[in-house]
Amino acid sequence: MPVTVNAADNAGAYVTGVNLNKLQASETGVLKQALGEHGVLFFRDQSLTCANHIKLAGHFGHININRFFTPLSDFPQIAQVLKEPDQQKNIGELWHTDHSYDQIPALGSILVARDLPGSGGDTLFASMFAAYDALDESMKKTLNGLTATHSSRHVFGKKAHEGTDRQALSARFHNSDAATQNAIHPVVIRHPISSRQALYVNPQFTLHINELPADESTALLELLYHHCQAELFQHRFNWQDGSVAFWDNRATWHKALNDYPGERRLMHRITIEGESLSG
Ligand SMILES: O=C(O)CCC(=O)C(=O)O
Ligand SMILES: [Fe+2]
Repeated sequence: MPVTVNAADNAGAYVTGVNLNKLQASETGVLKQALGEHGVLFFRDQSLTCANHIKLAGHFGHININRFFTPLSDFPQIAQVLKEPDQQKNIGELWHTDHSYDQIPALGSILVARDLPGSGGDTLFASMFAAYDALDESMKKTLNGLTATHSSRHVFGKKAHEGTDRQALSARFHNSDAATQNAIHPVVIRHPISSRQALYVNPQFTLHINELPADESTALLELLYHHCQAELFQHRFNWQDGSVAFWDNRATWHKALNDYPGERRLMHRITIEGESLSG
């Protein structure tokens, strides 16, 4: 059966005709192109083993072992994205792009559903290609040439875990000492695979736009965040047993909905190294 890629509503694409347990070399190229074009790929009915999850990721680049997420003991390449029934907070509830705090941000992640709540726990994805394309020409002109500073300190650093739910969060995140560096990237990047332009600032990790005074930077970022959160650019992915999502951080934002109180949700995530970004 040939690989078929069908654009999803507003962001991403659904891929059929592929068994992720044994990806063929020719299929890797198709998926890579599709990722560069659509930003996130959705798969159904895969019984992906942990060993094959690692193998699959390896087709797209080196595996990045996330320094903040707790890994599986048998497979250190796999991070657990977990919310236990007695925990209040989930991981990734605020709109964000993973790893924008790195100088060389990760390409993206392959997330596999392992234990799902009875209902809820969908993930929203937003296309930063579409969000950029929809800006008017004068705004595009203003943004091209600007750079922004991103950081992990306020999210994964020591101070971030103080106060509420600290114990619950520190069981799921570790290595807060490593959350020390900032990274600078263009506000509008050219996607490394497709060369399409995409907005590359996000509410979770972007601190400020470097070329503007603080108040103007805050105002511009707020305006952009408001724009990017329009439903017009979003796809809501409903996880089922066997679902897999492969997103590209350079083309999308995502947001994990926290609407399943008292239930457990466990996902396995592998992150793939990327390359430095340019405008
Ligand atoms: O649990 C999810 O749906 C996504 C969580 C998240 O933000 C991530 O794994 O990067
Ligand atoms: Fe995330």
